[in-house]
Amino acid sequence: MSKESSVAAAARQFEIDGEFTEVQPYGSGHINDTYKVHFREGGAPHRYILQRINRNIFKRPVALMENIQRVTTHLAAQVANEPDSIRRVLRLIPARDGLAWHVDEEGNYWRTYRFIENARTYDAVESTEQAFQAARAFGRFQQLLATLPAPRLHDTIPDFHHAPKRFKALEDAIAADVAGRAILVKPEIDFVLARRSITGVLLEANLPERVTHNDTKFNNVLLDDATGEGICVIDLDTVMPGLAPYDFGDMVRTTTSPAMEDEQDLSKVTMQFPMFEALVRGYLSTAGGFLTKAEKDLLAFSGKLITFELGIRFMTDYLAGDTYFKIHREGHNLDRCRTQFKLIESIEQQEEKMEQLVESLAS
Ligand code: ADP
Ligand code: GN1
Ligand code: MG
Repeated sequence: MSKESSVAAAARQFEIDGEFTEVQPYGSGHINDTYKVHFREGGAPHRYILQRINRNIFKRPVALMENIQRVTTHLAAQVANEPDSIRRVLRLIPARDGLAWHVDEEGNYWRTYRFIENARTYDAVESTEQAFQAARAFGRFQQLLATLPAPRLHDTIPDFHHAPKRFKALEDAIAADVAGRAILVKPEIDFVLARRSITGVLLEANLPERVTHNDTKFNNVLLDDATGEGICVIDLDTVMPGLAPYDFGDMVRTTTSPAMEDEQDLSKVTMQFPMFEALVRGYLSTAGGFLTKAEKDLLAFSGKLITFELGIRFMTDYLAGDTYFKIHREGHNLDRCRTQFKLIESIEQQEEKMEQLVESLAS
């Protein structure tokens, strides 16, 4: 079956009324295959997001979907009385057999969400208001999930934010050098080795385990077109038990620099202090009430650590021959790695100020 028709065939397996009209690849995620699917019923068009889950990366798709069902059900109940509640949570469309996913003949797992209209994601931040709104939304997400009933969620990717293990995986990739690229990353290897000591800090801080999103990239929150509000947190594949600073750290990584994650002109990559301040204010406006002092104390540090972790992951994938993140050009993962390290240098220059700001706003 051609690629387009296998996508169309999958779309028809979900409880959607009307006639399928078209499908297009959508978004700029690095992991799943995402499509915007159009249907028409009685002349009225309606749209959905259809996704093929990346089986290389998500080894337990049923467990992953169970997590998403529990999380979206819990969130939906909590926002039910808010205006426009339907757009505030991802809404799964069940498959025709009643399950929340569909498995095709090749063993691919598919799922469908209602398309959230009149909102969009951004690959790079444009204003402090956007940063505030994103952080507010991710903080609220953690807040609403603090009351998720037992049992504990599944770990969809074990040790996802275990920085020391990520560091060890990089060392192994350097030693194996399967793609013969280690010689091309000598300065990056030195950069990483000089910062090894920071990898254990969050794990050693005895922070409480929470339900966290774990992939709070700026383009994983939909901002409302009319009001700019962070209306819906998306990309729930890695929602699982974690530490609160993981989420704040990835906001710093993806929402303080004006440059894209794969920018090749490194002079454009900088940690803009006003964006950081907007993130702290936005996050504390919703998460400030439940975070412990120890968690707040680590917010500024978390930006550096998660940026380091992603630099390590991009470099590991570059050395392994680009098997994890989708790439669109030669050296793409190395470019991504370099933006992370440039951002770390910028953070290091402002670290003291960042710590002081968090202290003054969190107390
Ligand atoms: P990935 O895991 O590959 O990053 P995402 O779940 O983040 O995939 O989806 C990719 C993009 O599709 C998002 O950045 C967003 O722009 C868009 N998107 C995802 N879900 C929806 C939705 N329910 N409504 C509207 N747009 C969506
Ligand atoms: C991936 O799916 P996406 O593009 O939002 C990755 C994240 C990384 C991010 C880097 C499951 O996220 O961990 O931070 O790329 N997701 C997974 O851009 O590995
Ligand atoms: Mg995404």
